[in-house]
Formats: sequence, C-alpha cells, structure tokens
Amino acid sequence: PQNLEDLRRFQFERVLNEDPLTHSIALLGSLAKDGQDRVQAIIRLEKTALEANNAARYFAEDGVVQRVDLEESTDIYTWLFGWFGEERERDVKINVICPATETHIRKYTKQSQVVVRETPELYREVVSAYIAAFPPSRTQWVENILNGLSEQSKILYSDKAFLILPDMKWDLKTISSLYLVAIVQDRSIRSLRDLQKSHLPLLNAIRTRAIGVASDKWGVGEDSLRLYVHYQPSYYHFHVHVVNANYEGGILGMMVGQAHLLDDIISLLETDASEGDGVLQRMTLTYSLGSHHALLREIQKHKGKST
Ligand code: M7G
Repeated sequence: PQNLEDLRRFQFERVLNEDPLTHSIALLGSLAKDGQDRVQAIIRLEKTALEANNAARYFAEDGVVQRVDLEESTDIYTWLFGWFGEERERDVKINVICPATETHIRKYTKQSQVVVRETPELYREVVSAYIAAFPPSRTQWVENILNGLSEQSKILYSDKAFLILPDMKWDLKTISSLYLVAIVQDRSIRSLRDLQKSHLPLLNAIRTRAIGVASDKWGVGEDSLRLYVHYQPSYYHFHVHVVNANYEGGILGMMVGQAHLLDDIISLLETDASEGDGVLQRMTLTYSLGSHHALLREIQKHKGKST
C-alpha cells in the first residue's frame, strides 16, 4: 500500500497486540490490489513521539492541544485528557502540578541513577530525619482522599483500615495498563521500613481486596496482577501499587530495588522469628536514587562526615 486509498482497503480481522507503553497497536487483516485475491497483512500503528521543538506551542492559541477534558483535580494535582484536533481519539493525558515544589522539579528532571545501600544505621541517622522533615502539605492529596474531600466517586473499596482507587497514572480505560493504588488510614506507617509483623492482617487484607476489585470490575485476576511497594516512595504515607502484571512499565516504577512485591513483604514478615526489631528494620535495603534527589545529597553529606 502506497497511500491512504490503498490502506482503506485493509479489512480488519483482529488485534494482535496492544501496548500502552509504546502507544502502539498491531492489527491483523487483509489487503487486496484491484482484481487480485486478498492476502493477510499486519499493520502496526505507533503514535509518534512528542517533540521538544513544540514545547512552547503546546498550549498556545492555535497550538498543538486544541481541546481538553478535565478528569480529576485534587490539591495541587490535576489530570486531563487532550486532543490535537477535532474528531480524534484522545491524544494525550495531561498531568499538571501547580504550584510545583523543588522536590517535584527534581523528580521530573532527567538524571542519572546512583545506587545506595541503606543500612539500618543509615536509616536511623539520615533517612528517618529526611522523612520526618517533609511538611504535611506534601501528602495533602492523600488526606483529601481519606477525608472524603476528593476523588470520592472513584473509590473502589473502602473500610476502616484502607481504601482502593485508580492511580492518577492510569487512563481509566486501558485494561492492559490497569493501575490502582491502595492507601492506608494509619498515618504512622511512613514507609516499608515501618512495617512489622503486626501489620500482616492489614497487608493481607489489602492483597485480598485489591485482587477482588480488579477481578470483579475488570476481569484481571490474581495471577495477572503485580502488587508492590516502593522504597523510596515519593509520598511517605503507606500505599500499595496494584498493576496489571502484563504492563511492562519499567520506566514507571518497577525498577529492581525500588519495587518490593507485597507477596514477598508478607512472606518476609511471616517467616521472621525475631523478637524486637523486625526484619524490615534490621535489613540493608539497596536501591537507586536520581542524582538530583534531595535524600542522596543528605546521604552523601553524611558519608563525607564519617570518612
Ligand atoms: P509513590 O511510590 O509514592 O511515588 O507512589 P511514585 O509517584 O514515584 O510512584 C504514589 C502513587 O500515587 C503514584 O503511583 C502516583 O501516580 C499516585 N498518585 C499521586 N498523586 C498526587 C495522586 C492523586 O492525587 N490521586 C491519585 N489517585 N493517585 C495519585
């Protein structure tokens, strides 16, 4: 096929693959030249990359984005869908952070990764103070959800201990990239480091309910889900990521060292026979941080002091 007219002769049969990460879809069907028999054809469509050249023009009058629909707005975060022209599939998901803090700017800036080995001592001496110094405003969006002020119509499950709702990262449509988040009520669990054996009932309940919601509502069952916890997370209010296991979203937070499977955490706690500090307080956790990450600076300062 050389032109649109030729492509119009494509007779669609079925979808071979649909990949939200590369924004592509592979179609099977058939094509026929005038007077000839139809032959099988595969057509793969991939949305082209967004160009930095257009950066100044995205939201200009007569710019790239011509129409938007508001999806949700909470605290300093807003997400919308945008169209580059009329009569199209929606083209982009737009996330706005306003006002953005220095922490946000660092998080979104491209940077190299630096591997950190966080011993219990390093946690006690540097990381715990770094976590404690975050102003409560950083997790205002979480409080708004827990207190019934935002995203209430999105809540999929809720009880006294936690609730489950779609993650801001999800487009709410593409099941192969299904992404939910479970947020606990207990404000004392700041991160993975605070988890104890006594939290096992909570962790197991999150597991059961998340699987229940994903399979009842979207037909995505236990063996198609990856549940994990980030360390370090961006927000120090304990939450669990619930993601379609077929979503190979490496760049979106499934990096080795950063994502800890909820099942592994449960098993670690279950097999921990120690009294006093639990396994997650005693272990060394290895992960990487972006070179601009504020915690990295604290850790390097501390290292400088002790050598
Ligand atoms: P994280 O591991 O602390 O940080 O996860 P990450 O963003 O580096 O992964 C926080 C999770 O909460 C992420 O998956 C976010 O997409 C999600 N999230 C963040 N905000 C501000 C919101 C929000 O306002 N609403 C919802 N539904 N999800 C959010």
